[in-house]
Amino acid sequence: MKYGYFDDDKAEYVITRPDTPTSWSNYLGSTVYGAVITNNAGGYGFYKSGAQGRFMRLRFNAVPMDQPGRYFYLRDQEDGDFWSASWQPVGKPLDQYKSECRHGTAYTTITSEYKGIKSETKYYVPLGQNFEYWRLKVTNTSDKVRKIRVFSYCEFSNQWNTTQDQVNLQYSLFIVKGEKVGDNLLRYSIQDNLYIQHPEYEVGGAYMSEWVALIGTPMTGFDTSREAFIGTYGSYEHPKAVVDGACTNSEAFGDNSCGTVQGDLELQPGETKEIMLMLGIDDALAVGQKIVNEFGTFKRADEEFEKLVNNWHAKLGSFKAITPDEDINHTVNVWGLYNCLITFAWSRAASLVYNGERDGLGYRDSVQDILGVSAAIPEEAEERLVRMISGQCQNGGAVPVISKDFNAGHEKAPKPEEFRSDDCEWFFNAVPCYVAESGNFDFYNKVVPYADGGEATVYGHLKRALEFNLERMGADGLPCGLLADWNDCLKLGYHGESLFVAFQLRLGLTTYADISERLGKKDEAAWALKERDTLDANIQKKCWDGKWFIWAVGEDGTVYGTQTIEEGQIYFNTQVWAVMSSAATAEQARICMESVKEKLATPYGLMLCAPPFVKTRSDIMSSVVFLPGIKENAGIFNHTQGWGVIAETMLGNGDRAYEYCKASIPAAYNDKAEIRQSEPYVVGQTTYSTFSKRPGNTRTSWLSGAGTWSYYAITQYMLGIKPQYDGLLIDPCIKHDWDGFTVERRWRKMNLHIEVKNPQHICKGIEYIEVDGKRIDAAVIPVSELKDGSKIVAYMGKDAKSSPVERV
Ligand code: IFM
Repeated sequence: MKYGYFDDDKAEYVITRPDTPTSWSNYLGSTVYGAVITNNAGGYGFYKSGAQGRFMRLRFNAVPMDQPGRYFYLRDQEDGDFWSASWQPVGKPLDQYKSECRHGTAYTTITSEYKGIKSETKYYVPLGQNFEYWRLKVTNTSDKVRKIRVFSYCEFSNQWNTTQDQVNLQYSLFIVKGEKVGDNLLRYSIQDNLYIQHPEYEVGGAYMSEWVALIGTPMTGFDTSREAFIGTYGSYEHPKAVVDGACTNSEAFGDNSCGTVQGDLELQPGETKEIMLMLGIDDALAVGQKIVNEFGTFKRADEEFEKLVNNWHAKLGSFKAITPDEDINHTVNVWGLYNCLITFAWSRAASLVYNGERDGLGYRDSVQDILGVSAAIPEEAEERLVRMISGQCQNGGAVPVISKDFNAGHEKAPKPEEFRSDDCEWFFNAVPCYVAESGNFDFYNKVVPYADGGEATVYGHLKRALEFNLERMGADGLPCGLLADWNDCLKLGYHGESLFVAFQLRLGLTTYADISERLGKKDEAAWALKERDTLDANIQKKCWDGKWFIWAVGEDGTVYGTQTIEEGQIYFNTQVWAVMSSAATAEQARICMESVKEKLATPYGLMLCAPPFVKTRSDIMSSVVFLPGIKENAGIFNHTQGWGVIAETMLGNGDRAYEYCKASIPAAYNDKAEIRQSEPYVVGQTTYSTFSKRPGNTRTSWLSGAGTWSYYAITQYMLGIKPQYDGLLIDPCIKHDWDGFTVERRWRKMNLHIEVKNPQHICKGIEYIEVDGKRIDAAVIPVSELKDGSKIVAYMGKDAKSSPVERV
């Protein structure tokens, strides 16, 4: 079933049916003033933190899942009929009510048509501002004069700390005030007396405050008390004031507040009128009024919209592809990257599922997030990378979360048993990716503090990351799994060994050796390669099970992930990382990836393991708490799907890489959206596998490493445009029947036009490349050969030289 379509020219996804299987959401604003909004205008707003700064309320996991939100109610004053400018919350019958939602880059537009009245509402937050616009255009498409009364609605939190707001009601119901303070301005305050005593207080601390202004029509009424507007026995569907036909001009004094202004529009046949609501944080009189004075015209609002769109579209311009596959085009050109950028911004802290209780930057995920955004926002990627590196402790492990008030150099290191084994190994993916993207090789010499004191160059931090694991090896010479490796559910015991981390470490040692060579540190390179040899020998001695690599070794010596074990016989990550780290021999790589295909591939993606855990003790594998076929218990964990694609491209299997890619990218489900249920334009953390009763259903939209790795896998491995330190590698691995594809790539401030031709219909292999007409017999174009506007034509062919060493 289809609920919408991609409009890539506008970088929008257009939802043509509002009754989507789940609420399909989008993000507005920035990491300072952020918002979630759904196709039915549900959602919430937050200042700096989804959990600590939640000024606009959402009831998580309610029915529907996205209420309340940012609503306009429209009421026909002749007959009293009313509806909402988004299908919900009033929910008129869909044979009478038409609606379209366009989710764009940090804005959402919802149109409706009901009984001869059309409306269009556009929501956005201007760049760098702490307020939002809700712009409403109402058109009379009937042949008689219409009198339409408009009411806005949002629900402010009683306390911006979401737990206080939702749970500590004996306190939070008694601190809210709402009042009209100007002809068109409403003021909301929480703990107002503190502000009266201390007007210097910054908003978001002890004093929390919002304001609402109506522009373009007189405010003919208002309600700041939720109880007055909705009524004790009313609902969002039938708010008492709308049913009755008028606001009560209530001034909230305790209980709950709401953002309701009332305006009256008289429309001639064919006439359109526009009004807008402005809503922001901070004091209405000290701040809000000034913002209204400056930004409160339609002209200014138009200019702000244009700036916003240009800003986002410029980021999306870092990589544009035209391939024979539309789903891949939608993913690469708009939604894959937008998903990465939003995830980079919000980590795992604000969505319809993440309510922000895990605030801050989760260590391993945030390091990986850098891979997806380095091309689009290299400066921000660098800044984040430095912050993440400064989360490494002197012993080489990392703090689990970089919180908002993280103070590098002054943090307490976690207790020994609290370290994860994988955290800093992700540097070996993220740092070279950023350096190759930016060309800033000197980054390796940059001095960055350790979380718990002391400092080192980035290069020094990399060494400590390796040493952390080398100093914590188990009985078989493999890295200890510690509290967890990438898999949070793996409980091996402190001294149990993680093969996944062994592969990460191998990749890290290889990468470190390469960097050392380039820095002229030959001894360091030799050290790393010697350690790698030892590790390789240990891996080969213990970890090959004939058809695949084992999963891990428990503290008591139990080997997990073998053909003879009943549950969790085969584990996806150790197969793909055996290939990605080049630890597998060619034969092992071929065999283990065949096993992946046979045992783990489903039409909806690759399962994390199989069969699921049912009897395994939870102190060994805590994913047994999840139902079989979901999340880490043999579900399709979408974070890992890109790894399947990368591994197959590294082996030259373009057809299979394509198959895995298509099974997992959301866009491929657009015409059968009922399978995933969630948004066909963004990833979800997990998909129910064929071991479950609901194969294909996908959950926990938006904020997931799935976005990063799938975008990275498609752009840098499948399409194969991969920055190197001193050149640009063009080494695609595609479906054999593609004739080729084109890419516009921004790299080191140059705009490059790349065309790949595949006349012999092979999957992989570049014979030669022409750069502005000059032939280069290699797959890497030296940076000196490139200039802004360079035209590159890469020819694939059976006589290709072997591909250069891959760097993941
Ligand atoms: O790798 C983790 C991630 O850090 C948090 N979500 C679950 C993943 C797999 O366990």
